[in-house]
Amino acid sequence: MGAPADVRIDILTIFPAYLDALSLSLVGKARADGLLDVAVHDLRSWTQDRHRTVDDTPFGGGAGMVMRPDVWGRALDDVLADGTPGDAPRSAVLVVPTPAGEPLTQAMAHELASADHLVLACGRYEGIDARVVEHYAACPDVTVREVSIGDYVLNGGEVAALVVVEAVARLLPGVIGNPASLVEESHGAAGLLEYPVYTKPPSWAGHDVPDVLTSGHHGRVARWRRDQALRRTAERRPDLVAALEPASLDVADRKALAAQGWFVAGDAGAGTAVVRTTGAPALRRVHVRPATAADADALADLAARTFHLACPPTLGAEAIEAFVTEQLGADRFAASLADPERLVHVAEEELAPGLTRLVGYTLVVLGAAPPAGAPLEHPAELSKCYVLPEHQGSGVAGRLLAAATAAAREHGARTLWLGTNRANRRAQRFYARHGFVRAGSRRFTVGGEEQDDVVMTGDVAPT
Ligand code: 6GU
Repeated sequence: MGAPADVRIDILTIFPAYLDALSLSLVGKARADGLLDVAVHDLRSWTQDRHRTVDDTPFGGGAGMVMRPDVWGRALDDVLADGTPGDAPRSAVLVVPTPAGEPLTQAMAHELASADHLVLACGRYEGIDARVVEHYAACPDVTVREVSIGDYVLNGGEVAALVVVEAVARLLPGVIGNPASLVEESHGAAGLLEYPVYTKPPSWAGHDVPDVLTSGHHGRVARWRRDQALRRTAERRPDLVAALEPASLDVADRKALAAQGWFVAGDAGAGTAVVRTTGAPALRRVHVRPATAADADALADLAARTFHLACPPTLGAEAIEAFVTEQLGADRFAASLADPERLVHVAEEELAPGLTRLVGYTLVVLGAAPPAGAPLEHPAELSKCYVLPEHQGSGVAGRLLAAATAAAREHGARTLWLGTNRANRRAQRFYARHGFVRAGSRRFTVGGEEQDDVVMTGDVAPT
């Protein structure tokens, strides 16, 4: 006999054969290697009647049968005591698989793997009399965890027990030959699903391995894998994306997430000094779409909250207010939305399932000629492009601009032009980044005050 195993697992069930699988594969090897001591017990050994009864009808009525607390109590008392040989009583975790439990996660698997005695109580029928959990939860040396392995119903806890043991055993020191394989996997510390993996042959059934993986560029391989992990996670597990820590996302990560409609709001992107407006930065899901008549009121509200962002500090508040009232009311937006020559797009943020708000908009006026310089062929004016302060630098404005440009192109426009206040360097940098060049200037009146605007033009390049 070698030294006692690091971890002892006792499983109680009325179907011990269900757990035969625990002598196979990694778990079986860990047991053979003495890293793990697993014992499976037949609950019926603790019955005291001729029929070896473990269940009875539910008090209060209803379908099905309930497992008796007295049988479970005798079994658990024995098994909990037996798992703590020697003088120092080891603290045990009693795991009760139930669809009504807390969801099993990788974090919980790590917690369970740090215990030295796990007892799994597999219920059948409608479950175990509730006093069993109540009783052991009150014992000082026992921690009770009611655990679910997913939102579906199984016939009993045995399959869930297999799942728990496998998830825990592979985390024990020495069980997995190459501990590095624990680092990159799905539900690891990065909070992302794993990237897709490939092996030989390089071409199979008409499907080729992505070129980047055979390129030998380690940096590009790493970037590609991270992009794939981000894309997969965004597609399949939006809940995991919402939980990501923005500080852990670099510029390339943010670009990959933006392509899936996720933006870091509340800061202006890595390395830009801005005043934060609303709490900590967070990942938000934003959908860009053409506006509809139903958006008129929300657009007016958004316009009133964003127009001043483009104005210089020298412009008076009254002039701004007058402009907003005269030019940016719900009636004006309703008219634009009804006008086929005016294309309005909105960026809609999902605050919670079914709860959204507008965080940005664009307005393109088809056919509008620029104020100065050589006349443009098939011009359209980008009359408005605004986002809430917390979305400045998030990438949402770029998304809106791309949607507005694509729509202008579809409507036959070849050149977009715009005027933006000379003092608004931020906007000029933004448009320059998106391919616009300075083409002249114009005067623009805001609430009776004359302003100097820079005029910029950009091609509506076909894709
Ligand atoms: Cl742990 N038990 C049963 N019976 N059904 C389940 C489950 C557990 N987890 C999900 N469904």
